Amino acid sequence: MIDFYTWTTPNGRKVSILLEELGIPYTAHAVNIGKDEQFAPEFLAISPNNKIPAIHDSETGQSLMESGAIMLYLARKHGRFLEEGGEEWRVVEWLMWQMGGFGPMLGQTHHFHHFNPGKADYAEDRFLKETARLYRVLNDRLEGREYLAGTGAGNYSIADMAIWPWASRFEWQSINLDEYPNVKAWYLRIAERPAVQRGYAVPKDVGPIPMP
Ligand SMILES: N[C@@H](CCC(=O)N[C@@H](CS)C(=O)NCC(=O)O)C(=O)O
Repeated sequence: MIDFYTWTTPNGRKVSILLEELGIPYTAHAVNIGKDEQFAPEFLAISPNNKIPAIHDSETGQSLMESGAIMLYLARKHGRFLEEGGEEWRVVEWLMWQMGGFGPMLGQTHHFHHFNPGKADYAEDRFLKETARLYRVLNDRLEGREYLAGTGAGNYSIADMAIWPWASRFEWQSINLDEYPNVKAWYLRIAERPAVQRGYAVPKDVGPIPMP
C-alpha cells in the first residue's frame, strides 16, 4: 500500500495521475501547503525539503520525496509507463526536461505573473518568455507524435504524466493553446483519459480540468 502525501497542485497531480493509471491501491493524505502543513515534523520525516508530493510504500519500506523520483520508482516497480515501447531513455529525458524546466520556470510565471502581476516587470517578462519558449519546444517535439517519447498510443509514459498537469495551468501562464496545435491535441488526448480525470481530483475535487 502506498501512502501518498499531496495537494491540489501540478507536482502532486503528476503522481496521483500515475497512481490512477497504474490502478494500484493508495491512500491520499492532503497536506495543505496554504496552511504550512508541509512543515509538520511527521511530514518532514519523509519529505525533508518540505514539499509535496511524497510517498511511503509500506510493502518495501521505501519513502521518497521529489515527484520525478517517485514516478521513476513506481513505474519501475510496476513495469509500466517507462520501458514500454523501448524508449526508456527518451522517457527519462523528457521527464528531466519537465523537472528542470517546464515545472520550475512555469512555477515562476505563476508566482510573478499570475499571483503578483505588476510587482516585478523584469521577472514577469523573463518567465513569460521562457514559458512561451518551452511551449514551442514541446510543440516541436509533439510534431508527428502522439506522446513525448514516441509516435503511438503505446508510448504514453510518465513523461507525459509529468508535463500535462503543468500545461493544465495554461490560463495562469497566459498561454493560448491555439498557438501550439500539437500541444493542444496532446493535452486534449490526455485529458480524455479516465485515470487522468480521477487523478486530477486528488486529494480533493477543485473543479473540472481546464479546457482550451
Ligand atoms: N521538485 C519538487 C517540487 C515540489 C514542489 O514545488 N511542491 C510545492 C507544491 S507544487 C510545495 O510543496 N510547496 C510548498 C512550499 O514550498 O513550502 C518535485 O517535483 O516534487
